[in-house]
Amino acid sequence: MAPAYKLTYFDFTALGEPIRFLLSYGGIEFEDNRIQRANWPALKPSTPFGQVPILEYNGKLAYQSIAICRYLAKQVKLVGKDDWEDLEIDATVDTITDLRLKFAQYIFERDEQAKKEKEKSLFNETFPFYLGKLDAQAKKNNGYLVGCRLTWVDLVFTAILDFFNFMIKKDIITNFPNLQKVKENVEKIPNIKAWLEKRPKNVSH
Ligand SMILES: N[C@@H](CCC(=O)N[C@@H](CS)C(=O)NCC(=O)O)C(=O)O
Repeated sequence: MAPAYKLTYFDFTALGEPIRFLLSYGGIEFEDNRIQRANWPALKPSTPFGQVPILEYNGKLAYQSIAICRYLAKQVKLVGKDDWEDLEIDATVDTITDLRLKFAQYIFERDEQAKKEKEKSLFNETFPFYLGKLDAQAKKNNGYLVGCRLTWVDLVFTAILDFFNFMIKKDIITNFPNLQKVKENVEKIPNIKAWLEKRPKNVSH
């Protein structure tokens, strides 16, 4: 029988990977439907807002990667212990999104001069500012981002980190030991380890 969940995304990590991490963490079988760029124009109009990832389940369709992650976190019990902790998790996930969007502005900048300027501010200001604060948060929480224990924001952070590092061919957390600890804590989970070994290689962007 086909798995109940079907994730449709491009053949790279980015916004699909936190969803793949959460499904894998929970031992939930899923169809990892990776579409090729050439097939995207034909598929786009059939998606709710012309974008992926989308997740199908029992004839229903979900979109927006963070909303999907939040739903899966409930399914696999990786949410906060109370509403306040959920708020802290959501705020941290949103902060990671803020950083990702600033990063994307640099990555997708086509003008050479503007790109140089964006690179300077990304490496001298944006990364130190965001990663420094997130590292302090991970220090306070003993190698996790919220609540001193594993929650879905740790999976989101670790999964999206691949996209950052692949795109700039550098490890952006080299100088942030507590964020390294977050990544280690996630990657040592047996189901995540198994996913990392099993997932398609050479498509990390
Ligand atoms: N806020 C949305 C953003 C989705 C998004 O930007 N998807 C991109 C791929 S990463 C996409 O579908 N691009 C193709 C297009 O817009 O035509 C989410 O988190 O799911």
